[in-house]
Amino acid sequence: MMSEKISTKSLAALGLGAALLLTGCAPADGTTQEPTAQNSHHEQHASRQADALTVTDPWAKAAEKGMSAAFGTLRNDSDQPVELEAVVDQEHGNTLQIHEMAGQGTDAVMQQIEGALQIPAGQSVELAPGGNHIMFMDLKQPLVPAEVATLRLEFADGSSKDVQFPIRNYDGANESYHSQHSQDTEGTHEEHGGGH
Ligand SMILES: [Cu+2]
Repeated sequence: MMSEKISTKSLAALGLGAALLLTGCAPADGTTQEPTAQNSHHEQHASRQADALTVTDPWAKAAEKGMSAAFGTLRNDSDQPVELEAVVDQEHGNTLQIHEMAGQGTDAVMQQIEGALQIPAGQSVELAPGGNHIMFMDLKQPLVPAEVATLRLEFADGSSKDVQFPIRNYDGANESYHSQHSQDTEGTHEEHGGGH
């Protein structure tokens, strides 16, 4: 009788342990793994952030020189966060930064995102004029309409992905990425109107 009780208890404990393992390592298909194999199993099957991310409607704004920007919708199809750390232009060596808008309306200014751009599990982050964007800081050669800029997205786990951004003419919302880059020129952007 005594030993029966004990073994029931330890079975219950085992069951709890298995449940914790399941939520901890989260095999979505419900298969169980031997605890000893857990770590290596997890590493091998952790999806690379580059594979989890898809970019829809990528495009870059045509420009002769100076600054420009690239846009698109970044979608994370995995159940883990994706962190976009950097964007590199291997083809032309342009310096790129990932920018966000801070503040509202005409007071909004863009600034470099600290750390990485977070794309939460199962969600999308839009890069669009007036919002988050990938910024060409000082073009070394023009972004020509109908050509394509190939940019490498680099993620926090060391993975990377090359994405092609078709180059388009775009006339709207230039104030978002011209005069406001330096806060000293605040107020002048209203004169830009239909400038470019
Ligand atoms: Cu910017």
